Amino acid sequence: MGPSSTRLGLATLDRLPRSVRRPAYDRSRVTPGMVHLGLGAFHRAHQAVVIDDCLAAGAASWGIVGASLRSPDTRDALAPQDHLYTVAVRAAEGTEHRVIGALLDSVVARENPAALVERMADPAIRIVSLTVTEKGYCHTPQTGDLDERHPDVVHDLNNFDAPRSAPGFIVAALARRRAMGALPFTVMCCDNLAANGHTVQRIVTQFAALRSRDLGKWIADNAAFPSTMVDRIVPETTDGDRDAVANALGSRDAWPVMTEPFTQWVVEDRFTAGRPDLAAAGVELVTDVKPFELMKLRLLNASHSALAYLGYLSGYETIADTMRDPHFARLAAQVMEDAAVTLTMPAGTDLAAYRASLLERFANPALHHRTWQIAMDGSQKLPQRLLGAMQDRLARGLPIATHALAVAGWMRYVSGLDEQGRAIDVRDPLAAEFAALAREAGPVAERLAPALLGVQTVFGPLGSEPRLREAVTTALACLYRDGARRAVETLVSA
Ligand code: CS2
Repeated sequence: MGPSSTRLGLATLDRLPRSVRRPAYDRSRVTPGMVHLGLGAFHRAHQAVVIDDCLAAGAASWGIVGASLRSPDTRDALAPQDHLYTVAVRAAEGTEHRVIGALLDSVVARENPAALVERMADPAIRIVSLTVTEKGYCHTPQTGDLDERHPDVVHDLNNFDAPRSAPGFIVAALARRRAMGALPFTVMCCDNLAANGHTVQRIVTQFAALRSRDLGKWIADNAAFPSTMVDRIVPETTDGDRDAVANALGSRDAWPVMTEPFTQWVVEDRFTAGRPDLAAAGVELVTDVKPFELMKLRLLNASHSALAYLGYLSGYETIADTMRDPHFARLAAQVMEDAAVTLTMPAGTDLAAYRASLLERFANPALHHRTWQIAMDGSQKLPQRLLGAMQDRLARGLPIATHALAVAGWMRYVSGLDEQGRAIDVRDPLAAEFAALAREAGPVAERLAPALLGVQTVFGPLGSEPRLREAVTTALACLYRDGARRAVETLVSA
């Protein structure tokens, strides 16, 4: 029998090598206090690690019940191992392994939606947190309003007690709590949306009001939706990662998560029904998250997307590969520099140090973060990452060539053909619409750029701004003429 023929679980915890950190509390005494919607790798490498620290500090009533909205994969992987899993923290110097015990149970919403509503309605649950990705909110990215025609919203309004969407679950569970005379839970969004708490509050109250005006008002008056800034780079786990973790543990973990040493969580301190002592676990509690959120979206996520589209087109598989090309490292720095002037930070924030740390994090050679993974769902990401900063720069009469090249990179990417004429596997809720526009326009910047800029849900009125149209069209023409590597080189050498 090989070392990895045993499975990670409560029964094997004691047998793990001493180098592997494990839950420092009596897990049998932990009870659920949070439901988390969107049980992906990011949640497990970020919020769940903080909660694990809270549990170690004695907050035994704050365990997590995780819900996957659709896929049973995470539950199927974790249930046989008592929901224990490994976080592998990777740096150039080596990897540290930690087994997390904060996740107590998991459910698959699609299999039994009513059961999830029931769990969320339980007054012991005081926080419902979310990482359902940008597209999981069924909203229009440009405006931040609920998309009332979204098929999941239409479905949920007709099947109120058996919803499909994240807003649908929240509204159904809050309605149940209101009927029981219980306090609402706090809704804590941990996705990269602009003003994420406020945006989710608007989406949820709009949804609730479609159901009943009183319910909408009760939620608006009573539920808290703190905004948060969450940050940790968490690439998708590969089979190679699973093997590496099995070797380190001496037992098999069906779904470990890979991440970097850095982690940050800034949260607005507004909770209706209590919260664990997050500050003691390293969370920054503030009254206004907005500046931190914008800083992260416009510096980290914007340069990430620029590297992803232009790096992918240049044939780079990972962000670290892309960063090894000095022109791309300068591109990332330039996106950040151009965005930084649009930010107003609280006194004491060291933006220069923050930017330098981002460049280092992107270059981490031990993380295999695929450009393709970050390129996903651009229609949901562009507004808060790139377009807001472009709008602010235009308002000040500043040039936007760097951001325009990133947007042009996205355009060429979603056209579906790479520089060698091979198909790109474009994943985006609007992929079909983009492909149709690209087919009609052909690989001609003067036609493709205006066609895509006309997609209202992404660009809104900004798409018809003459300076923006010109900058993006010029950048796209340069991409078609010279290719992404040369275009980046020309930009950063100017
Ligand atoms: C990335 C983010 O996939 C993406 O779009 O930009 O997931 C990024 O890694 C995280 O926001 C880092 O905190």
